[in-house]
Amino acid sequence: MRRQRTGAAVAGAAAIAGIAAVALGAGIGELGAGLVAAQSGPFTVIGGWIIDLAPSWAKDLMIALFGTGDKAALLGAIGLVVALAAAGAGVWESRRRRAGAVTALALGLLIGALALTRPDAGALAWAPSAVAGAVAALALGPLVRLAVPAGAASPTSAAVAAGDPDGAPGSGSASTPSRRSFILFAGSAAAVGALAAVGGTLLRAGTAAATAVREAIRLPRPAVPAPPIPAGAELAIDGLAPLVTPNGDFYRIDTALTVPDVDPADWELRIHGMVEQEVRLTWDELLALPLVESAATLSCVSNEVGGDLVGNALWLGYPIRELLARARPLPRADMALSRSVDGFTAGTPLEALTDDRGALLAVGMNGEPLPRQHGFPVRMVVPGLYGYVSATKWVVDIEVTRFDRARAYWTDRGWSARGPIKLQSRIDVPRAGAAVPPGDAVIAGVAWQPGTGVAAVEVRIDDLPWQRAELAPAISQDTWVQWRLPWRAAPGPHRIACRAISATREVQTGRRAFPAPDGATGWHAIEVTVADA
Ligand SMILES: Nc1nc2c(c(=O)[nH]1)N[C@H]1C(S)=C(S)[C@@H](COP(=O)(O)O)O[C@H]1N2
Ligand SMILES: [Mo]
Repeated sequence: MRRQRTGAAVAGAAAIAGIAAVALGAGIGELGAGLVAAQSGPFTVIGGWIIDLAPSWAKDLMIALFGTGDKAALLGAIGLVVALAAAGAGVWESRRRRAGAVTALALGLLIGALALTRPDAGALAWAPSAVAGAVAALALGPLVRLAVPAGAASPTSAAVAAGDPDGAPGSGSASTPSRRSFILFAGSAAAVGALAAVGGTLLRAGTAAATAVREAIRLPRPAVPAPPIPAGAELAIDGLAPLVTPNGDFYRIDTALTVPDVDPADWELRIHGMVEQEVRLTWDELLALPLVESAATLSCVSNEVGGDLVGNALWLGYPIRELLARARPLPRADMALSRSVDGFTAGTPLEALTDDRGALLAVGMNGEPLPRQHGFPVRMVVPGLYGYVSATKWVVDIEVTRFDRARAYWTDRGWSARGPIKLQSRIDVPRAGAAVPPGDAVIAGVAWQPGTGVAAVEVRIDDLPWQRAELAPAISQDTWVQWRLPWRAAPGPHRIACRAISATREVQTGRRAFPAPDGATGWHAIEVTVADA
């Protein structure tokens, strides 16, 4: 006796067919992107478009929830939506022959068109998504008809379309040959798609011209080396953020779902706008200039109190001030709008680039060429300003303009136009929630206000008065400092808070503020439990 397939089972099988077909198409699309148009994989295009459309609270939420894993989370969410749409296309195809396939093709072409509007689109940007749509469309029909053999669905559907005269129901029990071949074909389609996507991702990293070029680069020695790190500046306490953040641990925040691939040989910076003299600079010209090495702490405006979107590195670069001196900004100009090759922009107060704080057009980070994720080959680093108004990675253009004439990527989305880094401090040791053995312990952390410097850090344990922590020497006023306070840990729960006092005697405010629109404030406080003796 044959088992009758319910409508739901039929729809379920058609949905799975849809997902398998779209997985195959999308995977091939990503593989194609790896081969011909790295920035234009269908997922990268959709993700980039969403990132640019998303309101700033959404970005804030993503970073708050996922930190630097925000990109993976976004791609996961897109994957889910695409899978749902694919399931829908499968079901539709099972009810109206070609309807799902035509939809898949149309969506692929639409995403391909969207790809062409991305700031870093190449001539072939449309191709990966179009191919993805075409492959999905071609695979969808056969897979759906394997999933839902003629007659298995409702009378208006495949049976009629396929011209099956008796519309014999129920060829779908688990053991029938068509059922088994459906599982085989759908599974293979999905597996091939997944493999192709992985292949595409690997290819993209491997074939990026910048990857090989970067490895071969030997940066020149700085004409002005950084002064040696003062003795005792590194407290070397387990769990305390190191004074200089290794490149691999440096936080990464940007809107780029795939890292822009910039070959230094093609790199050129143009300084123009409200200037007397337009300036152009190639990579070779930049490296031939006397480079300066200096340490600076960079923070993201989205960094929460106690957060880790902050790091300190030794940057090698050429003072932007010198380049602007060549360009001679007009007196009425007050902003420099820097632009990345992928379209991101930052609006920096002109004075922060012309005063003596040492804003750099940086090529090196901790003794290496900039890592690709951190802006290879050239980025800006401006001590004292949050990254979103100053630290443009993959920078190719600086337009001298005015704040009342131009807005930048994040200021367009509600973040404040000027972004000085706020005075902050963080407890790294002990970790929040840690179980601390009783007796001699140490509380330690970092504090920063680049551009100003930190003069003192105070710690409050439970309801005791604030105590001065021991402050290690700073590399400079532009870098964070480490601090420590010995602590006789008595059994029981404890609450520990810290606050910094700046070199200009500002006391870090305890008033809690969200990161938006100009940076979080408040004291970092942790709770720990000291075990019984
Ligand atoms: N091209 C580009 N540059 C960018 C961004 C970006 O999205 N695109 N983000 C900025 C922000 S918000 C920050 S906090 C810093 C982070 O630099 P990092 O990733 O090297 O730590 O880069 C800045 N430069
Ligand atoms: Mo940021």
